[in-house]
Amino acid sequence: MSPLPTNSRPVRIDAVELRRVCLPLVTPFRTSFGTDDVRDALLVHVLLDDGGEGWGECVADLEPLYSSEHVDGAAETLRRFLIPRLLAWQREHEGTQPEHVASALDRVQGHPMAKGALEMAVLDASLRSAGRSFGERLGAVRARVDCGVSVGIQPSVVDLLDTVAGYLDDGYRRVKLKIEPEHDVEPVRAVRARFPDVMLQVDANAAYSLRDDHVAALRALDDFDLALVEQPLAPDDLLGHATLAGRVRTPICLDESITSARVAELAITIGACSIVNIKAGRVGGYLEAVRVHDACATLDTPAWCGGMLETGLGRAANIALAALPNFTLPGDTSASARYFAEDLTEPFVLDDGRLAVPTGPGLGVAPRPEALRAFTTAVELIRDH
Ligand code: OSB
Ligand code: MG
Repeated sequence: MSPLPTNSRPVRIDAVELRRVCLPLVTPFRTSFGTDDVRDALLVHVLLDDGGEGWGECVADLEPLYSSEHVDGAAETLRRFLIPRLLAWQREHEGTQPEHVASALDRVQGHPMAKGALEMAVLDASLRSAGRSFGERLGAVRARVDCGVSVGIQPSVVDLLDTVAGYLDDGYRRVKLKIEPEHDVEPVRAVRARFPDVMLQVDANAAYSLRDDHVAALRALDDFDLALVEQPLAPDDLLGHATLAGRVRTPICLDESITSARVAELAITIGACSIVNIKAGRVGGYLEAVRVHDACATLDTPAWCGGMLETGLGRAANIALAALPNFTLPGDTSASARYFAEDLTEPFVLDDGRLAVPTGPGLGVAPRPEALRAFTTAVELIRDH
């Protein structure tokens, strides 16, 4: 499997900047747990002794609905617990290697998105100073990745068909529809009828249970040749997903449930899922995401790269991750224009339904100074002293 070299260049962190940015979304994004009009994100910017730098993006949302993390909580966890621990760890060692960040933080329970953002910033700083790319470090084997698009719940079926038609015109290679009870069979039937050949899948964001009417709706989706149904049941209900897998033909994919490589192995082994959505923030960072990828590969289980409406920074890292060999299905790695009129970085532009894996040092992209100024809503600096 993808070797994880442990010889990454150590860096010496002088300070960590926490920066809140707020980017308007081009279209509101509605899921079974709410509607987002903006991406209000937390960036972690590490500043090195030697003048180097690195960027991380925390994928926590404003409200703790997808998971228990939220962006103000992530900022508090970083400033009070994670950054001080990493700086203390650094004082006792010859600098900080990205491979050591997770263990420096592992006595703090939970908060994978906050931890993952800090590790991402250290990875970027270390790789930039070594002149190596994220893709190279993570084990990318492709120069371009196939892209899908995640379509929020729409006000009407007519709106949904127009939206999907627009994305297919853009070239997306797979369409994912958000569903919830009462907004499932009818919209899926309509999209399948209009686009008989499109690779189609659905994401329930844990909105269903094993109640008879819920199972009946999920079984009805068997008629539409879906590639998968993502996270129908509660995040901690692995056994429920295994039961459901015996009652529906559509393959079950887990998102929220998969919090580590160990949980991925458990879920696959007990038959709770046959496909895995991998998101670095949900599992505590890109290095654990590679381990989830490797576990899936070992268990012959296809994986794909999820998304959390990232800015160009998180997008760059996701595309590098999606270039690993066992990411065999198109990811939620859409172009910048799917989310933002203006991205923080140079925009990621779709070419024949694919995005190119950045090849420059580190993430291969950086915030454009004027965009960073325009979108920043708060900044604080945490120093090592
Ligand atoms: O469940 O995959 C999800 C966005 C935010 C939170 C959870 C999810 C999503 C998406 C969008 O589906 C994926 C993307 O385009 O970034
Ligand atoms: Mg999902």
